[in-house]
Amino acid sequence: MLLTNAVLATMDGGAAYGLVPRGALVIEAGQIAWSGSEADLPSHYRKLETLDLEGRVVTPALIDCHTHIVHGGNRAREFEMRLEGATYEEIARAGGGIVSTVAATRAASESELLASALRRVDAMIAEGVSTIEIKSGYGLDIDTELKMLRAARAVASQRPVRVRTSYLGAHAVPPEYKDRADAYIDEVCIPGLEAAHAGGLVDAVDGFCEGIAFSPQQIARVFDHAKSLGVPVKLHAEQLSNLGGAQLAAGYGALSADHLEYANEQDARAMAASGTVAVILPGAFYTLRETTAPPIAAFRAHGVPMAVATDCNPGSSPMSSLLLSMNMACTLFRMTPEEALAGVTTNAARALGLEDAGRIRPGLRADLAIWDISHPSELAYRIGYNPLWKRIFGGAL
Ligand code: DI6
Ligand code: FE
Repeated sequence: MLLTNAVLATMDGGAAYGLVPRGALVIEAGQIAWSGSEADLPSHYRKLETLDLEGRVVTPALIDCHTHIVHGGNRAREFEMRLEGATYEEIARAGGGIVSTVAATRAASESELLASALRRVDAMIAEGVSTIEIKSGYGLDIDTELKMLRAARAVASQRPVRVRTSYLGAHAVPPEYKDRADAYIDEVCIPGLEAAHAGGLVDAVDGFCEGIAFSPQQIARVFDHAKSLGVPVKLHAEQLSNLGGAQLAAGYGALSADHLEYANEQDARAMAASGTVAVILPGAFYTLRETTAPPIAAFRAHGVPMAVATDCNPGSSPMSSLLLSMNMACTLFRMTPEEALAGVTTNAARALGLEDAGRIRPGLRADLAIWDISHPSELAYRIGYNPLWKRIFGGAL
């Protein structure tokens, strides 16, 4: 297939957005075979089936590199309670919070988990998303963690989308292990990782390093195990306080450290040295009405690649719009629209260890989004508006 009369935002160096104003793009066997100025198009491609884009913008398809999109139930009642004045702690003591999602996820069947996730996945696909990272972490027992990961894998067999799974056994301490976090790590989290890995269900290992979750020492034990299995790691770090999670992650050569509201200059330096991507999650910042923003200027100054994701989860970020997270990253954190687009394409691919996607370049997968806009800055600019015209997944329109 030949796409002509396109504005290509290749995100692959050169001008801002890697922009090619009068571009053409050739797709062969599911891959990008050629892209560039239409004037330079080799003549033998002219005879291919042609789609005239009439000046529309083509970007790499979007990649959501941090989601908890598979989960049971929802927390709308908790949202009401917070607006009626209840605190997060009161809600947790009344059996709400993350523990209520764990109960709902344990009670749901695998097909129920899949069906509810697909509603949210469809909203993402409608916005040009081609690849979704999905975490476990609401099971907190071995069987339910495996059930979540199987449901996550099943998403890719039900929809034209790629899935990357992360094992997040170290998300929270379940009620039956209250005040026994170390025993939970030894008896559930690590054996669960072994079982999930043996079942081919794990692309990366994640953790939540926080006062209300796990200490750096506990996370390090999980990471040591991941390393012995040859699985890359990533970490929810410095979301509510600075415990040294970002530097811990950098020390393990983590793919990414995520959230990072309380990260500092030292953390940025360590992440730059290890090539760890900073995953920025404005949906959680907004929902929790957080006031400390992640140190974007330090990440920029030290050359830390920044990704942007939805963190789609029922508690702190009930959001499935990656376009909205791009807008929030700009307005709340002063990222540029170009950084926001790189954050959901090139740098999101890097945060998942994907080398075959995230930019428009010959040899990469033909995962593309075609937008009814005239300049790529419009993607982060609008609020609650979806300008997707068509999506191409693995070369298929
Ligand atoms: N950080 C978050 O914001 C979510 N998980 C995490 O590690 C919260 C998940 C929830 O409240 O259900
Ligand atoms: Fe998260």
